[in-house]
Amino acid sequence: MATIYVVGHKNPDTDATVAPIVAAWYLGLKDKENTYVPVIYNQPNKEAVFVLKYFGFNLPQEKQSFSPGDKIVIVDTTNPDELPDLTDVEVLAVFDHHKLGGLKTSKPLTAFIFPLGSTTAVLFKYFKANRLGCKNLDPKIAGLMAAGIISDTLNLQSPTTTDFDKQALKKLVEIAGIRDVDKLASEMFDAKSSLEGLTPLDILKYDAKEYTFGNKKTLVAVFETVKPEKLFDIYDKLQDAANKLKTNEGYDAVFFFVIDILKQTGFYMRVGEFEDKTIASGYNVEVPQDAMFIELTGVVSRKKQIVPVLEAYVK
Ligand SMILES: [Mn+2]
Repeated sequence: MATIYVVGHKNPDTDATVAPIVAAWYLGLKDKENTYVPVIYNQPNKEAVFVLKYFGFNLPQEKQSFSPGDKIVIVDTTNPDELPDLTDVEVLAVFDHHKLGGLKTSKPLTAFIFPLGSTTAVLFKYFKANRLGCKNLDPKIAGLMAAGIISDTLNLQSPTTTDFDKQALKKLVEIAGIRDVDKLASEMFDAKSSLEGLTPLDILKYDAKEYTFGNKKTLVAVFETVKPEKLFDIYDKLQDAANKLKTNEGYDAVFFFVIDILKQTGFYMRVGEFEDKTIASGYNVEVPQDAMFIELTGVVSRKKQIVPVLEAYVK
């Protein structure tokens, strides 16, 4: 009997918080010999906390390091920079919907990766491939899966949304007995938009991912909200925090985008000259010196509309 940890990425959003629970539930069902324990890297965002409470789950335990010989399953990333140190850890499986992120393993593994809207949609596909009938899907687990899709696809509005996500969400909502999915989505987005108790630095780090573009250590932070004006109002504090973050943590560039969930558009926050130039050429927009935020029309997805541009233009 071994303990197998199921872990998602750092700064967990809803998908990275619920996918470990969903995967651990199913893997435990299939493999009675071992115990699957969902864990999170650090504190999840407010939307994820809301979702867990809504469907009656406890917060998974936090785990920032593994011991040599530990066996793990990774969900919602394959980027080692977003995970605890994996030296001497055995990765048994990966379930994800991102581009490959550089993970190396010492042994063969199960890798189930599809370009779908969320990891919970990938897991739904995996369940179907393994012939888990919908009637055997626990309704509360189905609820978490629905929430993962709603969150990552901004309720099926993001350009990352596929037909499979739409069908999966419909089915999962039915199994979970969710009466009004749009109401749930709006409650989730309200939870996500709350700035209560967050410092400007917390806001920048809330949904931030680190990349190396060329040789530049780059932070790409987004904040999805239904109240973008709350962030516009504190531009000076956010810009100051972003510049301090660059100095204190050695970033060559910090990009911060406010994503307006309702209007389905994005705003780049001016941090410094280097970021400005990159955005101006990458998105072919004017970046006036007196502006604070620049709208990038229709840009809502870091995965599909931000990272590929920055990857090409951060030099
Ligand atoms: Mn995800």
